[in-house]
Amino acid sequence: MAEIGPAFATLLFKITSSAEKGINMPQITVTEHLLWHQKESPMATGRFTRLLNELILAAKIISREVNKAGLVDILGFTGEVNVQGEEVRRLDEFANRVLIHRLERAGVLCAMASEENADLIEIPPSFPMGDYILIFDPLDGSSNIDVNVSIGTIFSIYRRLGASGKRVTMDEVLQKGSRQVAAGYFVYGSSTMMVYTTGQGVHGFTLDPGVGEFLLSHPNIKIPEKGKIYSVNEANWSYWDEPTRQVISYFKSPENERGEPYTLRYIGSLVADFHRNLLSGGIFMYPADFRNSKKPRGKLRLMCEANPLAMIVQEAGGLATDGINSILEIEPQELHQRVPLFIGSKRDVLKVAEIYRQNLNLNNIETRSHG
Ligand code: AHM
Ligand code: MG
Repeated sequence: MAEIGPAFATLLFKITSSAEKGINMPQITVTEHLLWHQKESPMATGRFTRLLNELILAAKIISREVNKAGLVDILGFTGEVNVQGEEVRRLDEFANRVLIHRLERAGVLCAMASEENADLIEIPPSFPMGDYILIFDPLDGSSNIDVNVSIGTIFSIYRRLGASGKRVTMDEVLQKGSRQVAAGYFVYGSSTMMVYTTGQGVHGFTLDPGVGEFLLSHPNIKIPEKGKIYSVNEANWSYWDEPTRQVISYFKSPENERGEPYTLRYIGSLVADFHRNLLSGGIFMYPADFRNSKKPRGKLRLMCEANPLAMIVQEAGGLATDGINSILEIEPQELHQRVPLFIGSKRDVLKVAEIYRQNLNLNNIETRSHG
């Protein structure tokens, strides 16, 4: 569990004792939280805090637009398709533009990558360059926008590997998830929340629209070691292989280790499904499917979806795997690489890995005995 440093503990104490004396003090804001953590890190230069502050501002702007999406003429398709061949909705495009606009000017990044852009987003020469790389999904779960279901922004931050000031190469960006220096998400739901980690615990903040600040509401989040919920799009059953069906059957079976079936909860909005399971315990799964029988593949993207959530879940005591490998140890081959994803409570994810491993061993035995 991450330690709360002495300076931050003092701040917490002051705020708590003022509240006890009946003074209506606000809670700790995300900016205070960042500043206090920064003070406690000898490496801190303030640049990282600047980067997170820009992300927070962008998210507040996106949140405002998401909240009025039903009122203004912003809904519907733009008619364009993104690099993955999917239709782009206007709010996705808006969120993407806001993030790029704010972050390219911040002087802290050397490159960005977005789910919506095929290539790297370079920092224009007119703006100062920094050493961080930001990868994001500007508005995940966008098919849910016009039905008022939670959606989110996911982000992942790396430090560049090459020398400062030079043009960034793709190799510098394609780093495995374990090299992330921070990761987080914003969920635009019944309230807007930010959850992030820099490797010092996972912390959640809720946006108070009255004061326009994210306030610390969930310090040091820990995911229950074992959950009661499984989240998967079971309509893909016909496209799954036998081991994957065994995995899903395990969670439905009254004869599993829990002794009763898990509860199925699936929103179809990754951030919202993940967020619920992070707080309540459970497992989210998007396995590889054989829709294209020659090319099985997962749907979710390694760099902008799986890696950041994997860093968060592991920091909270959970796990993330593609069935065989830890998500954070996968060496990315391309920016928009997709990956099967099993993420959530430790014991549930370990169970998935065990089922895949048993099948793999069985296959190996069969291959050996036939070979
Ligand atoms: P998106 O990035 O295009 O919004 O797609 C990702 C979303 C995730 O939020 C969600 O977990 C998944 O797609 C749902 O997919 P499906 O509709 O196949 O169940
Ligand atoms: Mg997405």
